[in-house]
Amino acid sequence: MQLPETKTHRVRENGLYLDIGSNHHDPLEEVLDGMRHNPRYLPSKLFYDQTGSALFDEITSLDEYYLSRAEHDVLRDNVAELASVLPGNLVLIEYGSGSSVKTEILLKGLRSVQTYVPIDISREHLIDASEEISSRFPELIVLPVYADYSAHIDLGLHDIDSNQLAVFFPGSTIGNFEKEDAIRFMARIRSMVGGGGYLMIGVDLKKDLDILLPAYNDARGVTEAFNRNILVHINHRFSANFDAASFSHRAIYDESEGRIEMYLESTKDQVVAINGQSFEIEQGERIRTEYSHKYSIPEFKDLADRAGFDVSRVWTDAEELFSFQLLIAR
Ligand code: AVI
Repeated sequence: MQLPETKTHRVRENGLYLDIGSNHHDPLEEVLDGMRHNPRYLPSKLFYDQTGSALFDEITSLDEYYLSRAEHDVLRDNVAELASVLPGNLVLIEYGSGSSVKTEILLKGLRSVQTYVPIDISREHLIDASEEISSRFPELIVLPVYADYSAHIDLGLHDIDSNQLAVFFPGSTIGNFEKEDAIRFMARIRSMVGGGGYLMIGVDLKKDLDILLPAYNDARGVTEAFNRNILVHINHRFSANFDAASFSHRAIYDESEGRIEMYLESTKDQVVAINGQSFEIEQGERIRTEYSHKYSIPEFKDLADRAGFDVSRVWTDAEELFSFQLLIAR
């Protein structure tokens, strides 16, 4: 990929986005693998159809869901210091394009960003978000990439100095990876940016269960609806017949693993068909839909180290609920 000389104001009309959407795994196979596995699981990325993305947006403004508020505050309060340690002419690569408020704080605060490269597996969302950013920052080169960032991506950035490349991965989405996968994922980022490149990452911290559990068991049941919607999405997309109403939302904290685990628990014995294959599910059986790991600052330093990154700065909110970290590739 060559970074374009021109601005991409009208992303949709101009068709100026890089399409490497074929790099993703076959989602039907992932669903079937998860349903054959003992214990069963479903891939968390299937939460995010249109309804699921809208429900997730709703979650981020819930009183109980401290993560988004805390990360927003940390970014707002520390972006000036972040700007003072980063070089000029940055290429900012955002993994996911769902966080335009945070992206805007960053783009406003880091005047050094010359090119913005959002990567997302939802084409519509990618284009809408890119157009929005492009109209707010008319001087910025916006180069959207349609791809699954959890798989290997070659952006062909070899001609750019490593210390001008910065990946932005907010929201503590890193917590949704299993630990070894998180290391592999960050190691791929490390090899993409090269030694001296940056990773700016949001990491949710360990904390009291009085704060943590309500964030995943909110009083209005938005997280419950978000969890169940994965079944509705799978029904539409893969000719399945899950009865979403016969599954209860469960979100528990596993102390030894340091993670929230979300499940859908069957309230009856039932048989579910997915793309012509049947699965017998017993009453009380749980299908895991998500892990959300919480790290202490030393634990995350160890993870980053194993992926080839040094932790340069860690900022937290006043209550130390959430951290935003600047990592530098070795
Ligand atoms: C996207 N991710 C960081 C969220 C989390 O908190 O793990 C997804 C989520 N699941 C339930 N509520 C929010």
